Amino acid sequence: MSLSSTMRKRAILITGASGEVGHALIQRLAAEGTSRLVTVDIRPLPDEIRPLVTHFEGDLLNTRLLARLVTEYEIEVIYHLAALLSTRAEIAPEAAHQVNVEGTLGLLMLAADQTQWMNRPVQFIFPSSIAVYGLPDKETKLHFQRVREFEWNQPRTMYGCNKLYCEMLGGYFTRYYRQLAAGSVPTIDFRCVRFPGLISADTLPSGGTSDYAPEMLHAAARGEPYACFVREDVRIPFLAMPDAVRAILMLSQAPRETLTRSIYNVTSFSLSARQIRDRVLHAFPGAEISFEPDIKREAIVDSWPADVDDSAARIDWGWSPEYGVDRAFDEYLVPAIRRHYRRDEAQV
Ligand code: AKB
Repeated sequence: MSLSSTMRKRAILITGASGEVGHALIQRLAAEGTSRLVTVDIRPLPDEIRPLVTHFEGDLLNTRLLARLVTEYEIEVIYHLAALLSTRAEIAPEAAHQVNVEGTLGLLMLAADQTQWMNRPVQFIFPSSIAVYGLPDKETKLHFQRVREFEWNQPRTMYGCNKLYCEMLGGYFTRYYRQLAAGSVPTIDFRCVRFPGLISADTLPSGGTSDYAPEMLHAAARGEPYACFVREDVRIPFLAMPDAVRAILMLSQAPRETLTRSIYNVTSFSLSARQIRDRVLHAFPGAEISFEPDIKREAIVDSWPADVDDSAARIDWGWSPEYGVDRAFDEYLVPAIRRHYRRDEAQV
C-alpha cells in the first residue's frame, strides 16, 4: 500500500454538483449506498442533496482548492459535470473558455497525477453535448438525420468548441500524456457521453439553448404562459434525466476492454418544438404556449442534428434508454412535475 493511500480517504469527485445532472447523479449514487462522494461547485448545494456529500464551495480554476482536495482525498473517479452551457457561453465566451476548457484541463492534470500516485487509472467521466455538431444549413440537417460521433464536428458555439476540444484532450491524456517520459507512465481512463437536450422533472436548466423543452413543460405545470424561442418545426433529440444518469453510470461500469472508443452518443427521442407543445397541452390542457422565435438562439438549435446515432453505445455497453417518448412524458415528466409543484404549493 502506498504512503498516500494510508493517509487519504478514497473518494468519488463530482464537479458542477449543483447543476441538473449533478443533482440527479448524487441522488442516484446515494440511493445505491455510495457514501464517499466529494463535490465541488461555485454555488451552494440544494438542501436535499447537502447531507449526501462532502461539499467544497469554490471555483475549479482555484488551484489551491484542487491542491486541498488531493491532500485530503485519494480520488478514484471524477464525474466532471461543471460547464457554462451554450447560450450563456455566447454571452461570456472568455469566461466559458476558462471554465469549460481550463477547468477541464486542470482536472485532467489532477487525474493524471493521481493515476501516477496510486499506480492505477483514475476514471474520468465527461458529459459532452450535441453542441459539438454543427450542420451548416437546414437542408443539410434534413438530409443527415442521424449523425454519428465523428460526423459534422464543426460547432458554431463557444460551448460546442469547448466540449469538442475537451473530448480530444481526454483522448490525449488517455493515450499520449507524458509520452516522452522515461519508462511507462500509467494513464487515466477517460470516457465521454454526448448528451442531446436533457429534460428533468425536478430541476430547470439555466443558460442552455435546448432549454425551451423543459421550460415549456415546467411553465405549464406552474400555470404560467410560455413563449418558445424557436420555431415550431425545430427538431433535436432529447433524453429524460433518469436515462442521462443511467448512461453515465453504465459507461462508468462498462469493462474497459468492451469499449471500442472513448466518445459515445446517447439519445432517446427526437421531437420538434410543436410536438413538445402538443404533448404539454395534452397533459396541461389550459397551458398558454406561443412561439416567438429568437432568431439567434434558434440558429444555434438549427445547427444541431435532428437525431444522433447511438448504436456504438448500444453495441459496446448495452445502452438503451428506459424512457422512450411516451414513457418519458406519461410516467416520468408529467406526474413528477405535477407532484413537484404541488409540494411547492403545499410549502407556501
Ligand atoms: C445546451 O443547450 O447548451 C445544453 C446542451 C445541448 O448541451 N443543454
